[in-house]
Amino acid sequence: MARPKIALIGGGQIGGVLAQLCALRELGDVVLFDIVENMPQGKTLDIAEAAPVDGFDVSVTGTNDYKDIADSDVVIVTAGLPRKPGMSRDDLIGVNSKIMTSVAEGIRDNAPDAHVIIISNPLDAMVTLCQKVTGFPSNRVMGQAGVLDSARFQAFIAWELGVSVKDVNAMTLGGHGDTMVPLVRYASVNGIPVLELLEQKYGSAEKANEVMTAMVDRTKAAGGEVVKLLGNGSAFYSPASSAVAMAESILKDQKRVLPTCALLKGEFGIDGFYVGVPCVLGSGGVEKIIEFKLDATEQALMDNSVAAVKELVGSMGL
Ligand code: TXD
Repeated sequence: MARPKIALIGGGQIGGVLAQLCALRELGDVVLFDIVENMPQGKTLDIAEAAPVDGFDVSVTGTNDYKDIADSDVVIVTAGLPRKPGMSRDDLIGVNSKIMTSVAEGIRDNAPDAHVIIISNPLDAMVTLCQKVTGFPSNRVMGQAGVLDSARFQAFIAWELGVSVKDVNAMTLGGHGDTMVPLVRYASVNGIPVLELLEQKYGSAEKANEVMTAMVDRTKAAGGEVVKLLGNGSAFYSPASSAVAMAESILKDQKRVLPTCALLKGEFGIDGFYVGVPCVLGSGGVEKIIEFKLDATEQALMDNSVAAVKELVGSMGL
């Protein structure tokens, strides 16, 4: 039986970590594409030469030719510029939409049966553009943002409460921008509400809410926090890990419920827009969007986030 094949479009910071993670987990053979000559070949040669040490039996190769992504099962796209300090994700739309158009054409013409996971920013707009250009069914074109935004929220909760990250459950919805919606009411430690645990720790509901609000605000600004510290470029380890979790769920038909940027068709009262929501990811890609009741405050935050996505997508003339 042939091994699965994973194509990575963009061989920069995230692309390199993606290639290494896919290899270490033996998810399939990896092809790393970039327009820069020799760079993807060099990066993948470096990773492949670690195989005897790490013991992975998959091939990892680099290319500048879209033909080499033929027959890919999953394509992960990071092509595009990252933010510089002081920039918002939305500032990248002009340059990255040109890049995304050419990337989507390359995928459409060379890997027409692939599942596509977009990472490039501004995320919600880039996923929308990729789906339009490829014409792929929406279950096969999705974006990674929510797994990372949720992971950041989970990490802050775990650090605050002094418990293992493994036991924290928390999720963000909405667009991948300043308007994202970390869900406070559903945040739990093995089902025990985080707000209750904070109240135990601090002795008052007021202080618990204050601490929670600070974690929500830090989650929303977490990408910028890393950008500022790095001084050059944006987060790359955690975005790569997050996309690999999505790819793995698809390739192994795990049916994990992961917050995914997916095309909504009436769910949560939203029609025709890509937004972050919990989805079942399996061999059919986005197999199901899981809808659940939001309270009035959550719905208002979600609507606000969707309005920002609509404005951005509208600015591309889509
Ligand atoms: O969670 C998320 N979705 C994100 C998204 C979290 C962090 C960063 N996120 C975004 O991912 C970021 O704002 C960027 O738009 C992308 C890629 O970030 P990365 O840090 O990997 O950027 P690099 O290192 O600049 O790499 C981009 C590569 C680089 O090697 C270019 O040569 C290549 O993209 N590139 C192209 N590849 C293929 N085709 C074209 N046209 C092209 N143009 C540039």
